[in-house]
Amino acid sequence: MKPLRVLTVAGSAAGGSAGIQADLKTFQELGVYGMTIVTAIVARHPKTNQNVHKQTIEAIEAQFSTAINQVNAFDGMKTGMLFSKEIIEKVTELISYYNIERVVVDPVMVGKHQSKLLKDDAISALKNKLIPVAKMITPNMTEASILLGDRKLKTVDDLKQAAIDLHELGAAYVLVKGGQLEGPAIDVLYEGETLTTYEAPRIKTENTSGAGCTYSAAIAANLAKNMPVTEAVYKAKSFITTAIDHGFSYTELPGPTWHAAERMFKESHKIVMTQEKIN
Ligand code: PXL
Repeated sequence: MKPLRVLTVAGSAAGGSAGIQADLKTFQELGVYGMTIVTAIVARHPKTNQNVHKQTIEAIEAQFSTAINQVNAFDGMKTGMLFSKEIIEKVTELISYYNIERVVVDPVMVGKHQSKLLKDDAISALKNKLIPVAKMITPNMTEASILLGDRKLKTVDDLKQAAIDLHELGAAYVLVKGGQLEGPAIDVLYEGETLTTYEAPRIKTENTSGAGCTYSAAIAANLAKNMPVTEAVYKAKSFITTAIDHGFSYTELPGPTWHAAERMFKESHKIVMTQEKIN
């Protein structure tokens, strides 16, 4: 038996909680073979916005061809931090060149402490080029708001409307994540007909660094396995909820989620899933 091959195109997060590092750990936990295209090396101290080392377009192309030469084709892919318009355009071109399906786009824009992970002029390339070729986009409330021209999002109903409106951008599925809501952690999935709502208990913790990366990596791994999309999100949400539950910190700063928690503690969180047909 050979494993499914999943590619992540993202930034390197030296601390190990987010970016490429979170993605690879998650892929390994979920039994798929991970490969990486590093778009930038992020080595900033949380108190500064310095030390984002962007990679050249040449380096990005070379990594793609190295990865494809190793495994022949990709069964799935996710994108995380892409940083610039040029990188977004190149990655979009390579997705079509290598015929990659099942692409999850996590529209990473700002990290913790408001550090910028995407340049302002890159938003339109994201909206007009990359998102239309995605199987799923996974914005959090901040990202959804920016993609909708700074619309205020406060309630679950706002999330539902955001998912419906963001679907117009052309991704097959939109998952708007309500991590910043008050109360339970509710995410909303939409594909043009049905709104699917996923509810997990709110875990009281600061240690959620890289949670978005980990969640979208888990979705990408599950989609590569050809799981039905609603189940892929359900299992990924359970995986990230357990990882957050076992998040940790060795300092006064917010720490990582524990990518290995589901396996190590043999736990999986029950997620309440409800559906309403709207079209
Ligand atoms: O969590 C967002 C994120 C994504 N990618 C990289 C990061 C971060 C947050 O710091 O460093 C590379």
